[in-house]
Amino acid sequence: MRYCSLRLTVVAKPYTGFSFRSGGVHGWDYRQLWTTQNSRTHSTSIALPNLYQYAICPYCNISKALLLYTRTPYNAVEVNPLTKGELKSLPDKTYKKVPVLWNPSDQDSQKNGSEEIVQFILTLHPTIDKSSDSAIKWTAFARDDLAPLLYPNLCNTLSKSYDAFGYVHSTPSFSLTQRYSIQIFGSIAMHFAASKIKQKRNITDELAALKEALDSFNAALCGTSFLSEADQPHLGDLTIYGILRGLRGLEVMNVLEDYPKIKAWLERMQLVVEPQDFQPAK
Ligand SMILES: N[C@@H](CCC(=O)N[C@@H](CS)C(=O)NCC(=O)O)C(=O)O
Repeated sequence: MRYCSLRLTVVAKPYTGFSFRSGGVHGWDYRQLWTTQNSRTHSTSIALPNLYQYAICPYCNISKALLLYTRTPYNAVEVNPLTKGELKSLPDKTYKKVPVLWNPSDQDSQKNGSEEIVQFILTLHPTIDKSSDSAIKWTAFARDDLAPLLYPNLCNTLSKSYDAFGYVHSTPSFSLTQRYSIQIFGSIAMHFAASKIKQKRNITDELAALKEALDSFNAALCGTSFLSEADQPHLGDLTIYGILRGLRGLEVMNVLEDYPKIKAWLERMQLVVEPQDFQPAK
């Protein structure tokens, strides 16, 4: 493998492009519309949006990366993948996937799917580069090439799939019975779903396909802190980061041992997206 000899500049500058515009997007100006008056106590409370998610879902983690980077407070609502019971309280019940973003203080605020969620966040934060050639190229790479390789690599054996579903044990809202039933039945279902994804996408060797994708990403990380080549990540950086952040602690991440530039980029991204001092609501 060939490494670039250029020095990388570590930039951990927090995102500064906040735009609390008066009026804002309908239902979503955090200062004005997420602040609800409690008429009985006359106290003011912030109504946070709920992100309905699966912890390991790449599309949920893309949405989370954007929420975290823009310091948008939210509640993560872990959805039971067997029953999807949590989605039944949403105003629009026709959408059966995650992620969904919805602010309970506004019935009309439901955003279905990571694309709608990301578009919405970008509307509130227009300084994030989404339209340069590089941003477009790497956002497409993340969604079209990288994300579909996740489940085939995560759930290619039943035991790896079972480990991937271990996240349920850190979900306090699930009972012990729910945790084990999700881990057992969810991991079996995902193992078979992953084989279908492989068939559909003509993937014969999922690890080789992942390495091929990582090779092209690695080659682009040459001498700059981010793919954006600026001191702030662009949408492509954020989308790739979101996909990879959901894999923390899982065996599939061992593949990154061969990609020190990607590992260093992940560390820089973590510093700007979710530094220790910033805690989401949940
Ligand atoms: N295009 C959608 C794809 C979302 C998606 O496929 N979500 C999966 C989880 S990763 C899902 O909810 N599948 C349905 C299911 O679990 O039954 C997006 O970008 O949000």
